[in-house]
Amino acid sequence: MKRILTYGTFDLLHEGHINILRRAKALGDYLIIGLSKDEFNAIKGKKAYYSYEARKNLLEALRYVDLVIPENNWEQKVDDVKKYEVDTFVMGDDWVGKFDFLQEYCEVVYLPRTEGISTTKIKDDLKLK
Ligand code: C2G
Repeated sequence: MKRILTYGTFDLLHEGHINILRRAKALGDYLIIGLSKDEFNAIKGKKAYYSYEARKNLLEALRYVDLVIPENNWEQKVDDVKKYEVDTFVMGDDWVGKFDFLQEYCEVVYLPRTEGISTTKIKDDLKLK
């Protein structure tokens, strides 16, 4: 069984998120998401609209997602790759190069982002209403 791992905040779940999760799952058989905890989002300089539990609930409802684990810090990825016996690590290409150090442990794949949509754009567009 080929195991895929990705991370993110996945706030205000949108088509860009669905597109990367669908393509990530298509690379294997089992997709794990490291979901940013609210405390880690603060470190990333983000404040999610939905709580961790709400974002986890939404992701667990998706056909592509097999397991959601907490993302608490930048440093946990190597341990997660080992613990969950990950074959392929996937991120959107806004992160290209940033996680190449994981190539020592698994395949690293950066997939093109979906243009024209982001959580920030949704928030900004709604402010204009
Ligand atoms: N994404 C995408 N297309 C978009 C928006 C997002 O492909 N239009 C992808 C991102 O590239 C990322 C995933 O969806 O791979 C989740 O995006 P975010 O929730 O914004 O995650 P981010 O804040 O980048 O957190 O340790 C890694 C971090 O937790 C990544």
